[in-house]
Amino acid sequence: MIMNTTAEHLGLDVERIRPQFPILNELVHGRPLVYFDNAASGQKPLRVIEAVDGYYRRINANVHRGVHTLSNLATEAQEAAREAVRDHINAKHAHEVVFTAGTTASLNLAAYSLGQLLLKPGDEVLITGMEHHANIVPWQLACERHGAVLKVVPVTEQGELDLAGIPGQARTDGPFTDRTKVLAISHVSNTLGTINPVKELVAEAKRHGTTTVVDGAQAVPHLSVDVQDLGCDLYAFSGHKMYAPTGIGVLYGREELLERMPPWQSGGEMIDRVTFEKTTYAKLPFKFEAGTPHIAGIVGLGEAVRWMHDAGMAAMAAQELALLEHATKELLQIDGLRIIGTAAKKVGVISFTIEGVHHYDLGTLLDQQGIAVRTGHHCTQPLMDRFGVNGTTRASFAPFNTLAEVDALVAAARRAVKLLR
Ligand code: C6P
Repeated sequence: MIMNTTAEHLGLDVERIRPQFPILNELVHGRPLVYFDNAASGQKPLRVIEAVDGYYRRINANVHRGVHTLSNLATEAQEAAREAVRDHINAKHAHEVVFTAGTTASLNLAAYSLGQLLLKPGDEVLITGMEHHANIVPWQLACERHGAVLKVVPVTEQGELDLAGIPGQARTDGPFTDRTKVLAISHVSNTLGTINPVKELVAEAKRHGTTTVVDGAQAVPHLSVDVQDLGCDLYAFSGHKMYAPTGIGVLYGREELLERMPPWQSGGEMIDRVTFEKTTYAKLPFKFEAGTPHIAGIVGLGEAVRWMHDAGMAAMAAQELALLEHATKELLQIDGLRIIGTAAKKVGVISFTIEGVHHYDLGTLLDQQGIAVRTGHHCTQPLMDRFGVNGTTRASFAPFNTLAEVDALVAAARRAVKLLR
């Protein structure tokens, strides 16, 4: 096997990490599973699976409601997970960590609530051409509701932001105007793998009095995210892309902004006092957590961030970069292969097309050889339009992947191309 020298140097022993993911023992069409669809949903280490299992076996009860022992234990487990997440993203306070159903829910909360708080007719919301639909549609709806205008930062041929290229604006002016009320931007593109210069953009947004929302769905699995260092107002992410269960996510918000934002969903648990005349709301974070939360998911998320800490973020990132470099070099040897997204700063995500081969057919043939990739538009249709393609094949890496698995992908893709052309 080819050595993973960089990651080994940083202390990541891939052969020790792999057995922690039971699903990697599965056979797909009689072949060992090669899982390269980590950007769609990540696999779960045993520690997370056991934490969820243990929660249901020993603790399960509703939180913040009962006086009984199990309810208190469940509440403690939930709030310990909140503290673990706070620590992981370096938020100032645990009550700045709002649990949601995932990135989509977090961004809908942000767009609805900030729309109510900030947007007036003629105001602008600035997004980018590489956003996931979850960071486009909620802002379109907010703009429609409040008569605001959606502006889009274009994407270069390399898959980077063209910050001076907003249609109708002088190139010297940059992307902000005095009407830009919200900047909503992905930290990392799910389709291109591009790492955007979020810290710099947030600093510029602040100079224009613009509130900043970051879609961190594809950043949190790979980068050490420090929300105070980024300086953003809101930061959204999903548990299931970072070793935690599905159905749980986070909206981090700066305390002072969350205090001013109106609630999104309403009902039980988010209230302070209800009368038929008027309702007052609970303190943070509960004002934004209506109904019974996904407690088992929260417990799993807490364990996932502890696991990431123990595995070592830098070592995992180094492994993913080694995989990206190797895959880029080897895939480009295939005749007619085009990589969509060649930014200078990328995470381990590689999207490509192959001349004369439909991505769906390629994905199907790869699956028959045990290799899981995602094909299609990746919920970024405007980005597909930008690159003039109707879809790509996307391989997205995790630290348990090996260079030998990348070689298997390249060999399988070559076999598929022979059959399909
Ligand atoms: N991207 C992908 O295959 P949810 O589904 O709510 O957990 O996450 C939505 C989302 C938002 N922003 C970005 C940048 C994302 O990548 C995703 C999810 C998956 O790329 C599924 S479409």
